[in-house]
Amino acid sequence: MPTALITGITGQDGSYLAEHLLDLGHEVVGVVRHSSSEPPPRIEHLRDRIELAGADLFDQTSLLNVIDRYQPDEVYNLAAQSFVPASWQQPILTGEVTGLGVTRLLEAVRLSRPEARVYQASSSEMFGKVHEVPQTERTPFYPRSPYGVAKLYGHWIAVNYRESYGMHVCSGILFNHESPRRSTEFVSRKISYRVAQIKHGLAHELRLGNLDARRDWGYAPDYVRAMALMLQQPEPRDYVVASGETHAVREFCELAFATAGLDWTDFVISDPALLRPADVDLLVGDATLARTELGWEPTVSFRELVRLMVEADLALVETEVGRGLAPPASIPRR
Ligand code: NAP
Ligand code: G4F
Repeated sequence: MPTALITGITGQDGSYLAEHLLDLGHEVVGVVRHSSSEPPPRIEHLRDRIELAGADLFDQTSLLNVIDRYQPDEVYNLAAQSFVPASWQQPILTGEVTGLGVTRLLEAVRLSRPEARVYQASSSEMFGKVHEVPQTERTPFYPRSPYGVAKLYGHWIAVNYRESYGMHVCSGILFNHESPRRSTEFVSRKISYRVAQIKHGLAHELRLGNLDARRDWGYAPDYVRAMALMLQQPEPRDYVVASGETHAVREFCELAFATAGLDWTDFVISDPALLRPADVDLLVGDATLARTELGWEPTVSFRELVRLMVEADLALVETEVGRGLAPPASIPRR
């Protein structure tokens, strides 16, 4: 049974990846940073099937200790400060965790378990102000946020450890992927959760920033399958993972409100305070390499994704209302 170590296991992707690797017969060790709050909800259902180890991407010794102790066959580095707007508020923290944290983890692997296969969670944000459409593994990068810049550092240091030390390191350049487990600060879930609140009479408006931004949105469980497939290849390399379709934020709104029988124009307000200092206007990926070499295919279309997210939030808010837990309309204004 191979042992897989996942940083960021408490996040959206980490929880789905842990489920997928357990299904494949892996032992799963999740890296969690110290917290004074309750156990992380996204992995509560997996607690008796996985091991958790304390470490932080800020802290070299803690990473070295977990690699030393578990001697993983596969390491998935999903941990990051991953919210783009927060990267302008905390550019140094973002650089430390999302960028330099990759080097700390790679160093720990190099020193203690150099034969382990490593997956680095790179991002389509690295394409930023895009140089070509669609974007492939060969498209030049032009990041537009401190987050994008930090991810680009992480990407190149991953490539560098592969080339310098012959380590089996893959970088997955993943386009946006969403699910009912997405945090409500990201636009997809901010919309689907607010639609459900509005439907239940708990809110009356949705304030958004750039409605014209276009993203290539997919379904997170499909995308974690691609991560695992990358580490099964005989030779390490980088892959774009994307649906190949692009849609504007306003289309997401239109479909999401329609799913609940509502007209989005009655509720959505475009708020200049939510615009970013610099945005990424258009992302659309070409995942031909992942499809041909990995045999990867997405199973959920954009339309299905929006519907499943709204239906999940309608059910969630209904349960919250039933238990008297319905929170005030308090989606973060960012
Ligand atoms: P997410 O939900 O924001 O999860 C981030 C994870 O990183 C959480 O488990 C978080 O732990 C952990 N983390 C943050 N700072 C840490 C630190 N200093 N040390 C250790 N762990 C730390 O992100 P996601 O959507 O699952 O994305 C997974 C990865 O893929 C991220 O690297 C993201 O940048 C990248 N990515 C995501 C997408 C996407 O569309 N989702 C696309 C491309 C790339 P806590 O629970 O303790 O906060
Ligand atoms: O959902 P978002 O915050 O995701 P973003 O910035 O594309 O980043 C996500 O995908 C990246 C992959 O490309 C990941 F690397 C990253 O970690 C993260 O998972 O915003 C999507 C678009 C943006 O153009 C933003 O300006 O939606 C626009 N938007 C419009 N109104 C909004 C809002 N975004 C948010 N979060 N909140 C709004 O009110």
